Amino acid sequence: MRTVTRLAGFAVGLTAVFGAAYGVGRVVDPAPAAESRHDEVAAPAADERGATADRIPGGLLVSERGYTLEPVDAPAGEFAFRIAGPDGRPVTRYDVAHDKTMHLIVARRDLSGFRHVHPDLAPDGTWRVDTPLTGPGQWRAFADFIPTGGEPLTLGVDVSVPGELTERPLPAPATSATVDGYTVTLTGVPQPGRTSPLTLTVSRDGQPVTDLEPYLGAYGHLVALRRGDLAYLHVHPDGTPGDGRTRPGPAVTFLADVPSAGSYRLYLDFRHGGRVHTAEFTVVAGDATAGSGPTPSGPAPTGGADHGTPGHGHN
Ligand SMILES: [Cu+2]
Repeated sequence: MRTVTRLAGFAVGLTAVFGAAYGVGRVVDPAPAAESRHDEVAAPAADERGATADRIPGGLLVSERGYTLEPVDAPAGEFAFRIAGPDGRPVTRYDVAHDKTMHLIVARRDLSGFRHVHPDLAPDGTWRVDTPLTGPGQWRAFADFIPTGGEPLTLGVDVSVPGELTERPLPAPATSATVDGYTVTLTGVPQPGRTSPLTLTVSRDGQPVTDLEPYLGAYGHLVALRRGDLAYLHVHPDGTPGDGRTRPGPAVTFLADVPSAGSYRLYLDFRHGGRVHTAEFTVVAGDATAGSGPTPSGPAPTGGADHGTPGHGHN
């Protein structure tokens, strides 16, 4: 009896956390008017999120709310898929979100090889793109879209690319990354169960980059994938170009709500010099001691009395 009660309570707690994480992308989404579909769904107040907390993070399901992601045979060098709608037929009408009607994100199961591309839609509902699957391995492909008349959705499917695979260990947590000659630093540690600001600051040759170019309606695009199951979080920037307060660098702030503690890989897309660059970071959510972010509000560590004691854990 006691066990049953405790398990039930645990399940409810999980649901609430997942639900909050799911909702935050839209609650804090500063999408411009052109993305009105996004905004309409963005409305629920914080209080309502708990009440509607019946969803898990995006990208874990291949089929959800009647929509199914279906890979399609494609010529070598191409990746193709369809979204089957509730009536079983390919969806051909989509709303624009973040400047595009379809965002295709891929990563290997070991969290390497991230790509974020934008396929073209054929009249029959088939999406095609030069394949972003850049090498052998087990890949996860995420389709992030809004079917016209429906809600935002991210479906995920496993795709296998044959060949000799070398599993790569997840890089250690770090607050600095380099890509294409840029250095990007990360401030902030995501904390489960609440909205956490993450600020990414871009510099080049030691100089702050203050002329970031808008990309997908923002000065940066941040995707987070959870280690272990590749739960997908699309994290939105706090502010948009032209809103009168958001500057084109060097800092871009995002509001993240992660569904659990644990390791995540962050992928920041930003545009500068006419090209899109992707900086990657490993972060440990819920780790109050990592990074240089805001001090968590919980009690301070008590000095680790149970660590470093001679003989601890032995004898
Ligand atoms: Cu995209």
